[in-house]
Amino acid sequence: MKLIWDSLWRNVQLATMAGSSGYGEIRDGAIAVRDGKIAWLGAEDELPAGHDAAVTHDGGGAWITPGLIDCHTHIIHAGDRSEEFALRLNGMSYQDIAARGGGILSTVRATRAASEQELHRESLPRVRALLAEGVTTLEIKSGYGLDLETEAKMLRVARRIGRELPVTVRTTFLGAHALPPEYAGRADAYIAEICRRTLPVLAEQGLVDAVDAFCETIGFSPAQTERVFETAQRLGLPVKLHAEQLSDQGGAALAARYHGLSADHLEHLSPAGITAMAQRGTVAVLLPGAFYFLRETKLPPVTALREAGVPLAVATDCNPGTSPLTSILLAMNMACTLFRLTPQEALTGITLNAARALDLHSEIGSLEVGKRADFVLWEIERPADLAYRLGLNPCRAVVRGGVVV
Ligand code: DI6
Ligand code: FE
Repeated sequence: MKLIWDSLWRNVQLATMAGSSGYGEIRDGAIAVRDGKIAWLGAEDELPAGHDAAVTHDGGGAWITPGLIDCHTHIIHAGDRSEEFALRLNGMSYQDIAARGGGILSTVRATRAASEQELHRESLPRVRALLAEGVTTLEIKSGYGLDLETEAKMLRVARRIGRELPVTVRTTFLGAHALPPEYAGRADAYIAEICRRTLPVLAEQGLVDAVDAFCETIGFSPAQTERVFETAQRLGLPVKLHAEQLSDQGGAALAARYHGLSADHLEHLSPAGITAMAQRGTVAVLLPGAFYFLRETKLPPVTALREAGVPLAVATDCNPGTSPLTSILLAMNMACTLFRLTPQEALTGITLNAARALDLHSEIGSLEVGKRADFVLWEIERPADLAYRLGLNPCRAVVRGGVVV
């Protein structure tokens, strides 16, 4: 029988990330694509007799991993916060700056003032930086508009990026990110407005894939977060949460209770929170860029999460205030050096477990027959090299849906 493939990569090493542990390595391998999906993969000397492909590529011995997934970003925003960076280096805290109307609200002002075109133009170089490192799927949050018009503008720009660039974009509504100035002192009224109008309207426009909130002393309470989650549930949207970043609010357990896809940050996560996440399979998204940039000292409880069997993901948290990071490879390195993940855990964290955090693991995140042919060719000796070097980009080629980008 003749197998007709659209394309075949030979002479490659595969880190499939499939299976329960390790990189799922296949040495001297090959991978074939048909209709944008992986049609076959295995050792090259096991290629089926009589196989045939329209195009055959010689991978030159390169390593292939799944396309990388950045599952937590605030990459669409206007302006920057380098003055606040300087203030923090002079001793002011992130919370102090927020209390003085800076922080998230300063980016809200800039994002409201920017036209849709400007917002797109400012965000594009950041997205391109991630794509150059092999990112093929990107989560993008709103949350710098805090009014219907600007949240919609952010989410439309996110959708546009997904249409125009070779990347799959998943949008997350983060209206409960900070209290907008027009609602100062009226947080419950703001949450009521999100639940009554903003979220339903944006969902109706097809702009929302998931719903997030900032559950924190400087953000929203667990009770307010729960109201947002109830609305999401009613609209059939999955939830995730910025939880336990600066203090323990019981947010991770709340997210787990609502079958949250993920709880993110988690530096102050309690043992009860870990148990709740483990029970519901909620992914722990670790954000070492924010930990580093805020010069935090309290580490997320990685050992306990690992022992409880909570899936660990890693993301950039790309945002102008706490993690102006547009390198997924550096996030990987930081996850290892700062949080003591193994390089293999870090790679799983930006592939399979990141896919889980977006509920896309049946389609992407590992190299398996039937999954989308999103993969990256790397000029490295072994997969751990991706987490090892700082500032080198060994990405040689990116394939998305079977097409070389
Ligand atoms: N936690 C974060 O790390 C980002 N948002 C959040 O809730 C920071 C956003 C910012 O400071 O602009
Ligand atoms: Fe974040």
